[in-house]
Amino acid sequence: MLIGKAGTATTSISTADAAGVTVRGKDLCSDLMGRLGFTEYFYLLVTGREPSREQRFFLDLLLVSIAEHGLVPTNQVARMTYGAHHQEPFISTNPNRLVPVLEDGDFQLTESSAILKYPADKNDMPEYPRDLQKRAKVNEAMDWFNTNFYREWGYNLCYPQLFPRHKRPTDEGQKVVVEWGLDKSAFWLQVLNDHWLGDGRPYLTGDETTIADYLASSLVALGELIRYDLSKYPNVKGWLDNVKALENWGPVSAALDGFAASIKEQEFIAG
Ligand SMILES: N[C@@H](CCC(=O)N[C@@H](CS)C(=O)NCC(=O)O)C(=O)O
Repeated sequence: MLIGKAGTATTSISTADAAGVTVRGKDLCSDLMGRLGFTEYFYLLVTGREPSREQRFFLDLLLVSIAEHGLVPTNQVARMTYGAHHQEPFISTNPNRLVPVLEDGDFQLTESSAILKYPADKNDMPEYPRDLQKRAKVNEAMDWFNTNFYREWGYNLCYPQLFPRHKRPTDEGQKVVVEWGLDKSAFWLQVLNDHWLGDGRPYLTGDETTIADYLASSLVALGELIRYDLSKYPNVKGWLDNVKALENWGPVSAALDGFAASIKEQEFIAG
């Protein structure tokens, strides 16, 4: 049985002839080999462009975290679904039995908010501004998402429907939790829409992207897994679209996309 399109297989990623191999328009032997590291080469293959220093750094972080969970994003999701983060060797790394965990040499760090701040500080990135008050607003947004929004959206609405480990033991228990999550999430989404993003700003704390956008977008995008309709919250939808238009959204959200594809037949309770 033929799998894929009929006819001769072609790709615009690379070509070869008797004289050489060209990858994304660059000569493999005389240019790429020895000059690019594997992560940079991977980025070039996927996007057609060479990464900036920051892009390579974050792709490395992503790949290391994915490797920790089983090499490809879908394995990461499958391992979480089946509870590998509740077993050794992971629980010695993070006794909280949660992802993410950052490792920088021997240094280990848990908590997504702290994890985003560490490389931003280490590399003096503009996404975590040095200015006292600008930085305080970024911290405020990150805390708001992690403690208010995520509690209801993640742990009461999305996770009980997505992960068997979070499903409540009785149908009634499950119904109460999910309906609670739905109701409270609507409240927090309205606050996000009217208060945080009410003045039409493109990003959470103003005109520039910050690590608060990185944290928050990955949380809000969880709703796509349960097919939550954000159209009642146009500012939230517009902001999420802005973040998704950023260059690195594709590779960063690959795990979520793979997970969404694997549950596309499943039915969910969502707003
Ligand atoms: N406070 C933690 C929460 C992390 C968290 O909730 N991680 C979720 C996935 S994003 C998880 O590992 N869930 C697995 C589980 O609950 O079994 C942080 O911000 O890093």
